[in-house]
Amino acid sequence: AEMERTFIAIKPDGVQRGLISEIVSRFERKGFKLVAIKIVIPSKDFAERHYHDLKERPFFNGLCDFLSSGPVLAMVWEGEGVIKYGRKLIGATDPQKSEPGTIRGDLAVVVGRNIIHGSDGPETAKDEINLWFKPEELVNYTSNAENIFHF
Ligand code: YYY
Ligand code: MG
Repeated sequence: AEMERTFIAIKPDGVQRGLISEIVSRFERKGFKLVAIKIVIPSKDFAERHYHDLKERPFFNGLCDFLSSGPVLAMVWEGEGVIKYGRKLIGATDPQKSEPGTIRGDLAVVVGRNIIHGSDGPETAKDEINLWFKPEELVNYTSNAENIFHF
C-alpha cells in the first residue's frame, strides 16, 4: 500500500528565526519519515500557484509577497495519518488560537507570520508535492524505526 505523504514548508519567518531544527524535530520525533527536503526562494508567481485557492482573499497578495521574500524549507513527510496529524502538530491558522504544544502555539504570535505550512487534505497534499518537487526528489527508503512503528 502507498504510504500517506504530506507537504510541509517552513516559511521565511521560521527559517530566518532559526526554527528549522525545532520544527523538523517535532515531525521526526513523532515518528514520521522525511522523504524530501530542500531550501528554495520561491518566485512571486510560484507563491501564487501554491496559494491559488486563496486568490480572492484580501491577504492573498501580501501572503504571496511574504512567501517569496526569502528562503523556504520545503519538505515531504510520510507516515500513517501524516496529513491530518501534521496539521495537528502545526496548530490553528491563527497562532492566537493555536493550542500550547503545537508549533504555531509555541512559536508564533500573528496569523501573517505563522512560520509553517502544511497540506490540508489528500488532494492538496498531492498537488503541493507535485508543485514543489520532481518525482526523483522523493526518496524511497526503509527507516529502521518502521519495524517498531508497524509491528
Ligand atoms: O492552512 P493554513 O496555513 O493554516 O491557513 P489557510 O487558511 O490555508 O491560509 C494560508 C495562510 O494565509 C495562513 O497560513 C496565513 C495567511 N492568512 C492570513 O494572513 N490571514 C488570514 N486571515 C488567514 C490566512
Ligand atoms: Mg491552507
